[in-house]
Amino acid sequence: MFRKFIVLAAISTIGASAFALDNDQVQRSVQLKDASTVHIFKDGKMAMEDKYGRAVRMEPGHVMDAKNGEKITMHGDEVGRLASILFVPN
Ligand SMILES: [Cu+2]
Repeated sequence: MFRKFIVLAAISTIGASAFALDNDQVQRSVQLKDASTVHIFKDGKMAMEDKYGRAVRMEPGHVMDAKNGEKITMHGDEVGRLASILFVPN
């Protein structure tokens, strides 16, 4: 019973991180059509999170399709910065 609760809590945490990052370095997080997320930092640089919640690389200059139809051009590739945020509990 208790074990089941732990597993559910872990799943819901992962699910939440794929949509929004509650971190004061990130200004905006946008979901893309391919189910990944681009996080835009306050300095305008960006980092990619794949659909499994992992920080992944993307070439700067790559144009991304947001779910809302917006086109976003990749600025920077802040993989290390995002990874340090993704694995720190809020
Ligand atoms: Cu990107």
